[in-house]
Amino acid sequence: MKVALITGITGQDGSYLADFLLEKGYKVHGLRRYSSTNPIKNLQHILINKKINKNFFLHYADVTDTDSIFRVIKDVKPIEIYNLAAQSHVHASFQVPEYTAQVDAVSQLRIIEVVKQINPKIKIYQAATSELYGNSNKKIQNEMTSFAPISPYSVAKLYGYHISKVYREAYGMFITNGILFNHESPRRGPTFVTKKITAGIKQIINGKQTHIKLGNLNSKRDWGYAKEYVESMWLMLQQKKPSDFVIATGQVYSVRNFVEEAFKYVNIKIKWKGKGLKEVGINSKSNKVLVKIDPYFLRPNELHYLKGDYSKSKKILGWKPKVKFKELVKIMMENELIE
Ligand code: NAP
Ligand code: G4F
Repeated sequence: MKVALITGITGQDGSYLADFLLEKGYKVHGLRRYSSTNPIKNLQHILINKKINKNFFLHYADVTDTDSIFRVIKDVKPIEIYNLAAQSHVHASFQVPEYTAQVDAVSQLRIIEVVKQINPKIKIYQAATSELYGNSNKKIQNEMTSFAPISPYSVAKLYGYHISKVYREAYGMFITNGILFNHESPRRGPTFVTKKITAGIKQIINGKQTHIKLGNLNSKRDWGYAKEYVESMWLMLQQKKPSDFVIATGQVYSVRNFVEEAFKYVNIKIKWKGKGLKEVGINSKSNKVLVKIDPYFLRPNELHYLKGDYSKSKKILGWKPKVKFKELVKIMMENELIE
């Protein structure tokens, strides 16, 4: 039986990847860190399912703690490691930049070094990101586009990207960087903009909140569906040679578009009024203000536009996105309202 280890298994991608690998017949091990609360909501469905939970194991460890990583990798003996653990919030990375560097940059080095010592044949997936491109002058970004990171998060991820390449080239290790563009789902963390919008709409519908406070409505992202993006991580590790791959939809929508589409799901048409910090989104029938701008959510540096070219992944991995923007919003809203 194939054995995989996932760091960041409690997060959005980690939980979908666990579902995917269990379905493929893998024994799945995951790192969880100590917490005073209970951050395993995304894994509950696995833990309570007796058919699959016999192949599922969680280990207390932390990617900033080399000994714990060493212990788990030595005990578990994985053939594949998916390093998804991260302080993954761009805005938060401006508030905790040093911590972000420890988790998002140095931890990849820790894992690679431990693998090099225990068994350099273990294949490693590194969660790189489209944030690496920064405000690129290319209208569409691919594996050849230069990086120009603009946040502590993306600078840390740039280290993770390069150290992976260095060990690949210097020691012949199988390490691949997945340059994934934004991907969302009902399991997205509550402070990311898409989940914040869908959860906010639910609160408004239930009369528990009057409006949603947002930052920059005009920034544009290439938004895909997390559940289908995790397959690409696995495909990358099944190749003969390690390489780096862009995973994206090739379509771009703004935060404003997301707000409009999500409200449309509950039959509310949003009209926009005012400018800058005074701009508001109004229910076009009732004239109630449903969206306001809160400067707290503006970033010291904003990445305005991302659009990914996934043609290399399509050609080599045979991967292409099926769920596009409108379908993604529908999946998230549908789930929000039945939860
Ligand atoms: P996420 O939901 O924020 O999950 C992050 C995971 O990392 C959580 O399981 C978290 O555990 C864990 N973690 C954080 N610090 C840790 C530490 N010190 N030790 C061990 N585990 C730690 O992120 P995601 O959206 O699934 O993304 C997965 C990866 O892909 C991340 O590396 C992210 O940066 C990258 N990425 C994401 C996107 C996207 O659009 N989603 C795009 C490109 C790249 P807790 O539950 O305990 O907090
Ligand atoms: O949802 P976001 O926080 O995602 P962001 O910054 O694009 O980062 C995500 O995608 C990256 C891949 O490109 C990952 F590497 C990273 O780990 C993470 O998963 O913000 C999206 C956009 C930004 O332009 C932000 O300024 O939405 C804008 N925004 C507007 N109002 C907001 C808000 N973002 C958040 N989080 N909260 C708001 O209230």
